[in-house]
Amino acid sequence: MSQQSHISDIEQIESSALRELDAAGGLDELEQWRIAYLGRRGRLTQVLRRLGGLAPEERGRVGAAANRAKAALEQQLAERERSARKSQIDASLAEGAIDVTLPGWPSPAGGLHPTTQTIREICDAFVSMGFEVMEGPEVEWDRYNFEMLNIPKHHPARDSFNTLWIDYTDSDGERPMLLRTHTSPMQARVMENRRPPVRVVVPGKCYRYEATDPTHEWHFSQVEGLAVDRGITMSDLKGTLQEFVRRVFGPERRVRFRCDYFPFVEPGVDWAIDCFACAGEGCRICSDSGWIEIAGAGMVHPNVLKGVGYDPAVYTGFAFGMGVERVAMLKHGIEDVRLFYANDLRFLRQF
Ligand code: 2NM
Repeated sequence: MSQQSHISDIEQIESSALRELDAAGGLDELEQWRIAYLGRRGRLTQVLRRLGGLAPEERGRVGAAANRAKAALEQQLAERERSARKSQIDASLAEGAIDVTLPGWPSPAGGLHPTTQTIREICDAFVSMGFEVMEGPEVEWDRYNFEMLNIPKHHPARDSFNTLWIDYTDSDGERPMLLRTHTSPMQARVMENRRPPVRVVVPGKCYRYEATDPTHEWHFSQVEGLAVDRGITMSDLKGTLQEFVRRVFGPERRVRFRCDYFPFVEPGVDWAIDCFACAGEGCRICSDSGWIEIAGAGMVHPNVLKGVGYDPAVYTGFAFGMGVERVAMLKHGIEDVRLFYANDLRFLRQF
C-alpha cells in the first residue's frame, strides 16, 4: 500500500467512526463503540500497530495522521460520555431515584462553654464603656502576682491566696514562679508598659490550692478591670459598675457598696446586687440577706501606682475583680461550681 492509501484508510476509519458515534445512544453503546475503534483489537488500534512495518520514510506522516485521528476520536468519546452521564443522572432524578429532600447526616454543632459565654458577656459590657480586653500569662512571677500588688513577702494576705507554686528555684534559693491566683498581675503588666489613660479588662483562668466544694474550684475564671487617669474618683467606679449591673443583670437591680479590704486598693469595697429571686425579701439564693455579693473593687493603692512608675499625686484609678463562674451561677441558677468542669454534656448542652 502506498503512503497515500494508508492515510486515506485512516481518514475513512475516522469518518465512519464519527458517523457511528453520532448514532450511539447510552453509555453501553458508547462502550461498544470504543471497543470497536479504540479497543485492543479496534480498527484504529490495528492501524497504529501496523506502523512498525512501514518503511521509515512513510512512518512519519502516516503515524502523525493515525495519532491525530486517535486523539480526535478520544476527545469526541469523552464529550459524549459526559453528556450521557448527565442525562442518566437527570433521568434518575426525574424518576425520583435520588430523593434530594431526604435529610442529610447532621454534622454535630459545638457550642461555647458557659464560662466562655459569660466572659464574653461581661467583657462586652465593659467594651461598650470604652475598655479594651487583654489577656496575660497563667504562669506568673511572684513579683507580678504579689509584690507589685502591694502584697510583699510575709504579708498575711498571702495566706488567703492558697498559691500553687511551680517547682523551680532561682539562684537566690527563692521559688519565684507560680500559677496566678488572680488576673491582677496582668493589670500590673499593662500599667508597667503604658502611660495613662489606661482602661482595660482582663479575663482569664486562675488557680488556687483549694479543696473543691459547691462554691470552690481549684481553677476558675476571673474578669478584672482597671481604669487609671488624672482625676478618676470613687464616683467613676460606682457609675461604671452600676452600668455593668444594668447590662448584665437587668435595669431593675440595685447595687450596694460596702467597705472591704483588698491589699491592692484603698479604699476597698465589695459590691452586691439586690437579690433577683426575692427582690430583697430574703431567700435561699441570697442566704436570707436580700443581697448577693458579686465582686470586689476599690481605688488602686498608691503603692501599686508607684510600683509601676505612675505618680499617685497625678494619677488615680479604680479596679475591680469578679468571679466568672459565680456570675454564671447567679444568672442561670446553678448551685454547684464543680458542674462547670465535670465535662458532663447533659449539663453543658443546656447553654
Ligand atoms: C479585686 C478587688 C479589688 C484589682 C486591683 C488591681 C490592680 F492591679 F490595679 F491593682 N487589679 N485588680 C482588684 C481590686 C481586684 O478582685 C476581687
